[in-house]
Amino acid sequence: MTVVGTSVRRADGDAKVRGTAVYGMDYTEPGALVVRVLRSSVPAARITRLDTSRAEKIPGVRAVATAADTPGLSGMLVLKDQTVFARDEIRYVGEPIAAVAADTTEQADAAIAAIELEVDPLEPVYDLEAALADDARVIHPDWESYESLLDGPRGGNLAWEARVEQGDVEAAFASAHLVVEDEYRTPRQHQCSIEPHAAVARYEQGRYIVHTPTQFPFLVRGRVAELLGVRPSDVRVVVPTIGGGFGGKLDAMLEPMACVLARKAGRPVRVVNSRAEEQATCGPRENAIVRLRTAVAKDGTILAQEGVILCDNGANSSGETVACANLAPLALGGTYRIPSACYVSKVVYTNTAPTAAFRGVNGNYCVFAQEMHLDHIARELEIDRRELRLRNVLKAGEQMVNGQQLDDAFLEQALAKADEIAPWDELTAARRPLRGVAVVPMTWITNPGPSGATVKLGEDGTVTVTCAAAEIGTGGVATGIRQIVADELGVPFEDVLVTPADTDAAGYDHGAQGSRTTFGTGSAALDAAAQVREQVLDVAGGMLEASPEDLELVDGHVGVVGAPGRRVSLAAVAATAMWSSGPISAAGKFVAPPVPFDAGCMVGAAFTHFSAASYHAHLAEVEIDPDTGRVWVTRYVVVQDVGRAINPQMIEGQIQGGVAQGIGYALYENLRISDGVVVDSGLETYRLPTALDVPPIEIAILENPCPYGPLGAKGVAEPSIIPVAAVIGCAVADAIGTPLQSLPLTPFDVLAALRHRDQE
Ligand code: SMO
Repeated sequence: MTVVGTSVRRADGDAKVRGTAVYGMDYTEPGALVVRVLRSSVPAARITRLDTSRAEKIPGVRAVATAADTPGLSGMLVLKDQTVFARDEIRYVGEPIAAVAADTTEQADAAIAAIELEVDPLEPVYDLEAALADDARVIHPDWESYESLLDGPRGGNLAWEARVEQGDVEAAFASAHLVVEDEYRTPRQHQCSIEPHAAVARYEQGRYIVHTPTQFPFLVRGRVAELLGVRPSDVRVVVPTIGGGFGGKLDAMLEPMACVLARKAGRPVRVVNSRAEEQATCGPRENAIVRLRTAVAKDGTILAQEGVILCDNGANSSGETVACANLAPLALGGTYRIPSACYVSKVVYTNTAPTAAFRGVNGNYCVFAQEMHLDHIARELEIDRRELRLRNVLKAGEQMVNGQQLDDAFLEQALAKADEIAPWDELTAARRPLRGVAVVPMTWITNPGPSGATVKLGEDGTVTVTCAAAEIGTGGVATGIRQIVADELGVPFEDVLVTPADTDAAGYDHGAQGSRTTFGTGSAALDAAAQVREQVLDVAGGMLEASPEDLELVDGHVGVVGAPGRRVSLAAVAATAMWSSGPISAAGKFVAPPVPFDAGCMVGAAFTHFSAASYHAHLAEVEIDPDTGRVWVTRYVVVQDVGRAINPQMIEGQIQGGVAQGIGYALYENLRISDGVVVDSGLETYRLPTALDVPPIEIAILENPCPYGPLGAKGVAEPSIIPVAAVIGCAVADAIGTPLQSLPLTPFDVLAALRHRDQE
C-alpha cells in the first residue's frame, strides 16, 4: 500500500488548528530582552547627529545598537546596498536607525524616546519614471562602490537592468500586418502573513543562535554573517513553525539586528514586528509599469515583441526584486512562441520601503500585461481570444524566449481540459450584459536551486529526514516529503519524522520558495532514502539468507518475495547494523553486519539540482454590479499540470489559496504610499479578499510525469496565483467593453469606465 498519491492528512495540521504550534513570534528564551526599533519618520535625509548616551543610561536598558555596531554595506546577493541600520543617510520611512534591548517594553520605549537624532532632509524620489530622469536626485550616489555579482548598465537610480534579446526584432516589426502597443500599471501587494516577522537571538561561545520563522534558513545565515562581518558557520539558524511566507520571509529582516543586540547585551533578545511595522517595512510585491509592443501577422501569429518593465526596488535591494527581474523572459516569453523579442527589466531605486519577493513574483504583472495585450490584439484582428492563444502557445520541443527548451508542453492540453469543464463556445455564445469571461494559458517553472537531505533509519524502525527546507504551510516538508520517503522504505507515513530546519544539522537547501520543496528537497530525500534502502537490503539479505533482489520492503518489514513469514522488521535490521556486537537477528543468531558502524545507524544523504516547467490554464467568469462597479468572480476554473500528484488535497489547497491571493491582487489590494508613508498600516484599510469574494474553485489536475521530479512530481505551490489578475482583467474588459490597464480593478474605475462607455 502506497501513501504517495493519497490525500493523507497534513501532519502539521492538528497543532496549527488547535493553536499548540510554536510559531516564530511565540518562541522565546529564558531572560529574553524586549526590543524596540527607532525607525525613520522621514523618507530621505542625511543624519547629522545620532546620540544614544541618554538612552543607554535608562534603567533596564541592556543594549543600544546603531550602524556604528556593524560593518559597512552588505545585503542582497547581487547588489550589496544594504545596512542593518541607516548609516549617514536615511532612504525610506521606517528604515531602522537604532534599536534598544531592555528588560521591559516601557524601558525600551523610554530609551527610544531618549535617542537624540538630527537630520538634514533631502529631496525624496518616489516616482518610477521620474527616478530615471537625468535630473533626478540619485538615492545611492555611491553605488559604484557597491559589490555586484554581475556587470550591467547601472547608474543614476537604475539599480539593475536585465535584458534578453532574440531574433531580428526590427525586421519583424517592419513586416508586420499590425503593431499594437500598451502600457499597464500594477500596485504593491503585501503578503499579509498572519504571523509578522520575528527573531530570537542569543550569542553563545562566539556564535549567534537565531530562531526565526524564515523560508530560507541558509540565506538568513549568510546574510547575518555578511552584515555582522563573521563567518557563516558562526551563525546557526533554527526555524520554528512559520505563520505564512509567500516570499516575504525569504530574506533576513530582523535577524541581523537581533544578533547585534544579543552580543552587546550578553542576553537573548526577542524582536517581533507590529502589524504596522510589517506593512510599512517588510517587502511587498513591487509596483510596476509594463510596456508591451507586439508585431502580429494577419492571422494573429505573433512575430515579435518588445517589453519594457519598470519595477520599484524601493530604497534598498533587501528583497529579491533585483533577482526576480531576470524572470521577465519566463513571465512574458514562456507561454507563447515569440520568434523575435527584446525584454528589458529595469529595477529602480525610490525613497520607499524596499520591495521583495511575493508568490509568483513579477509573473503576476507580466502575465496580466501580456494577456490584456493579447486580448487587445484579438479585438483588433477580430479573432476569438481563445483561438489567438491556441495559435501561439508553445509546443513540445520549442523554446521560451530565454532559450530554455521545453521538453514537453501541455498548454494545449490544459486549454482543452478547461474547455471540457467550461466550454468556451457556450460561454461566449451565452453573452449577457455586464458578464464577462476569459481564459489564459501559462507556463511557469520550479525554482532550480539545490537541495540537500539526509535520511536515517533508526533502531526502532522509524525514519528521520533532516533538511533545511522550512515548512511554510504548503505541506511540502511536513507531509509531502514524508509520503515520498515512506513509500521508498515501505514504512507507514507516521513512522517518518522530519526534523525542524536547522543550519547546524542540515545540508544546504535553497529555501522554501518557487514551489521547490516537494520537488527539489523531496527529490534529495528520495535519493537519500534509496541509499538507505540499499543498505537495508544488504543487511536484511544476510539476516534472511536471501539475495537482495528477492526482497521487498513492506509495512515496516523486509520480506522475501513469495515467502510469507520469511521477514524481519526494519527495526531489527537497523539495530543489527547499529550494534556491532549485538545479537539481534531474525533467526536469533549473530549476523555479521556488512555496513560501517560508525554511522550509528543507516544513513543516506543526497543533493539535487533541477527545475521543471509546469503548464496551466485559468478560466474566469465575472459579473459587474451596474450600480457600484463591484466585480464579482462568479466562476473560476484552474487546470494545473502537476507531473504527479503526491497529495491531491494539498495541491487543491495550494490552488485555492493562490486563486484567493490572485483575486486580491486583481480587485482589492494596493499598498498605498503617500509622501513616502505607507498609508495602509493595518488590515482595516488594506483590503484582503475574504471568503465572500472567492467562488468555489473548479480544479482539474493533469499528471504529465516529469523526469526530474521525485516520482514524476513537479513543483505545485507557487504558480496558481499568477494568471488570476490576468484572467479576471480580461473577463472584466469583456464585461464592460473597455480594458482597464491598471490594477486593482476598483469599483470606482469600473464604474468610471461604464459611465464613459454609456456616454459614447
Ligand atoms: S516568492 Mo516565493 O517564496 O516563491
